[in-house]
Amino acid sequence: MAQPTQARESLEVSSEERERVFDAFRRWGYLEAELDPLGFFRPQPRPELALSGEAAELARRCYCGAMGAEFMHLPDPERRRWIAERLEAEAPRPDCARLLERLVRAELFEQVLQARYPGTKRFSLEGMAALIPLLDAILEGAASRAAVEVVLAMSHRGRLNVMTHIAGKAAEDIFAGFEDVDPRSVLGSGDVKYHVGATGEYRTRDGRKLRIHLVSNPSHLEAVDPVALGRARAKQARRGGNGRAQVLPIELHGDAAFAGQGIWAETLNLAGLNGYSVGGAVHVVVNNLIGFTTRPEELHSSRFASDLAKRQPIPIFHVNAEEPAAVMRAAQLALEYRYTFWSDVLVDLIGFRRHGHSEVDDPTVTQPLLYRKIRDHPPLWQTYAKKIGADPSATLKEVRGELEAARKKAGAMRKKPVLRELPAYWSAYKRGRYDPACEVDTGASREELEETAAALTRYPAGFAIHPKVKKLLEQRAEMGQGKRPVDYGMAEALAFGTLLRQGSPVRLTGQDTRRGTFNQRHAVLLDTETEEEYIPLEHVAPGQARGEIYNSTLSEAGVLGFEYGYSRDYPEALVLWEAQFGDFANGAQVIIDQFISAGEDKWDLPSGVVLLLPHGHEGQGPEHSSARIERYLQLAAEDNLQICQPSTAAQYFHLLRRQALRPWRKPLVVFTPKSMLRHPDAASSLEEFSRPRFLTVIPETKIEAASRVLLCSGKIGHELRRERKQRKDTSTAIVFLEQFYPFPEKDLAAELARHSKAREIVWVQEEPANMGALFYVVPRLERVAGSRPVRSVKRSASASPATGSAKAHELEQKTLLTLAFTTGKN
Ligand SMILES: Cc1ncc(C[n+]2csc(CCOP(=O)(O)OP(=O)(O)O)c2C)c(N)n1
Repeated sequence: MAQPTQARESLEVSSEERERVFDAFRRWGYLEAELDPLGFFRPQPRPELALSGEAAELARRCYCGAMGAEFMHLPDPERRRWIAERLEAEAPRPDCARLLERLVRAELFEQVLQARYPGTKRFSLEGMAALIPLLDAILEGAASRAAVEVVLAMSHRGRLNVMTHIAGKAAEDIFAGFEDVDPRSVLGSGDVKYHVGATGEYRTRDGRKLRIHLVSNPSHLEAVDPVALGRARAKQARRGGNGRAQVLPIELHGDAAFAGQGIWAETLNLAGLNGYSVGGAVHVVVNNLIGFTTRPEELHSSRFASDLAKRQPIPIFHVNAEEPAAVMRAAQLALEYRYTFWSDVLVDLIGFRRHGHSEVDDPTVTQPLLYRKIRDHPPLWQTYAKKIGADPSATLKEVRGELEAARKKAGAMRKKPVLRELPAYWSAYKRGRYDPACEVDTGASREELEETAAALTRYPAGFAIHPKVKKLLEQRAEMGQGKRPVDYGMAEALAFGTLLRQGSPVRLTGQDTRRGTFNQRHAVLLDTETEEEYIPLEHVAPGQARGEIYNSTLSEAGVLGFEYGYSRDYPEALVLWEAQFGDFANGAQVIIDQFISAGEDKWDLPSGVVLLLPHGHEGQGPEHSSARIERYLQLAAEDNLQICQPSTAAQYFHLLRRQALRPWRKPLVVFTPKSMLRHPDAASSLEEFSRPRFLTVIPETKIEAASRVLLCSGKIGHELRRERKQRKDTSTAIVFLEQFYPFPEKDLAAELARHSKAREIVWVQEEPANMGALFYVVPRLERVAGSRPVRSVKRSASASPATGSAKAHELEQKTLLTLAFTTGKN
């Protein structure tokens, strides 16, 4: 354990006894630390610390002051020693004058807003003003260790303050939000001022510059956590070897949110994993010991809001927010720890909330005693100035003058200020509405396909390949030579392989994604003798782009949030997340609703992330059947998403390549097959991979002069074709709708025009009547069908997406097929 400081050398007790005493304080001292500026959250006496004597006094000073450190749960003795050594050493002296100035600035900023814009919400930082110098200390330390960029995630509390004092945005630009400058520019879109992101610059005292990216975030607390880390990872990857030193992620959390929400825990669990690590993030719980109107004892079962973080081997530094020197020390320690061990680290900054949850909320109704005490509690800059014997009046005057001038400027503004800029790597890409001019050919030449297929099916000499995988690779090699139809698994590999050859990076993650849930992918080959890996996608061509494929943790929200974040900072790459079954994607609903679907509308932030959602009614029960197409269709507006269900292997190939090669960046939701992965009708000839493009509608090619048209999407279409064959039906056309959104009205109209003799058009879906694309397709189809009647065939409306009985499923499916060929017939 830690070696003694100068002070301890003077002790006259044996070193063994000293060690015993210090050990007790290292373990339990944080519980007796004086952490709450208002004194409600009292130290919790521990029997182990009922010790006296010189060693105990000294240890108490190290461990039970204004900072309480939890670190004895770290399994690595070196890390424990490292922390103890620092906590038992003399504390570094902060620059008091600078500290005072920052506290004055932080508090006056809020007070000017309060005075000038009464009755508006700003989620003041007052009571936690020490957050600003805390972030200063982290940024100063990071810059001196090679950091040049910071990805900062936080919620509403103190956000405006951080925007101006940390992200370097001019105060007038923040005030403009209160003036509601230029409201017409955001009619129906945009976001409230305390959720929007900001990019700016932080200048350290020695003149270094740090680019700050304050991540746009929704009201949904903590949802931004994985997004920020995905962004940090992408930025690190762009920078190469020293990326994790150059890009620092910082995440600020509310105490109620941290204790209650699960997504940060999913995020923290990614920290040490090869596919997700960012070399550690600095976490700060901005702990005002209240959540809206709710007290800590109603918010968590543990003493500290941060206690669940102890499931990870990371240190936690609790610190009293009204002890600026201790706050600085905690910040410096946290930063140094991150850069020494490349680990997550958490600072629990404990203070209070001066006003109600927002400034329009009266907290005396729910916490009368607390707020009586707060009313009489002076701002931190006042107590700190007194403590250090400084006169802040000149600073106060100067800062007030600056803020007043800024307010005037804001009042005179006509245009909404730009708080955020997209990095230069976005300049080659388009967002906004779909423009057909962005289409590019997605076919690959026969030669390219053959070469890629050969590379994807090769492995090193002497590699002990599993016999089943060997057979699969042999079949794929034949597919690549045009000797057998290409299935989905190979189509996907060819899409990835050809893109990598062309210089587009590919990153795919999800649960069991390397092998593939349905045994269809086998992207990573394993030597059966050594378990050594060989990833053919890394060997498709010399100078190729980077291909990555990772099995993810068993998380939806955390992982999808991460990949969305990654896509935000790597537009050149095809970034895909795969759900194990599409049914599970609703575990990531907040990421889908708040970021993927609405992110561009709210924040003007594009993404090209791809969701692969296995979908289809196959008798596997209520939770292995439906990716809930209806939900995505309901989210669709203003060309915010692409929602597709490719029904053949070649279609899947073209769709993936389209996503990477087109300059239009837009999230893509793909309903992917399960049993259809091996359905012979869904396999494609190699020639189809050289045709130019993805078809939004697959026309009927076998039936001329149809009397009825069945319109469908995905697996049911192949089943309908089979049924038609069995019935020897020669008058029913089957048309596949491959892209739901943006709705391919022109292509569909052209196809329906070919069947002008058809008396009716029938939408056929496997899903119950209250689900699937029915509600979305039918009105659009009616528009396209003109005077012809539009009918539909579907399962009866149901509270659950599918039956749990395989036999019942078969019966239902048969009925659907029969109805499809009989409904409306006379
Ligand atoms: C997921 C989610 N649930 C509920 C809310 C409503 N809400 C907004 S702030 C808040 C309290 C947050 O308390 P805390 O995390 O301690 O942060 P503070 O506002 O105290 O800084 C709640 C419940 C929300 N924004 N997000």
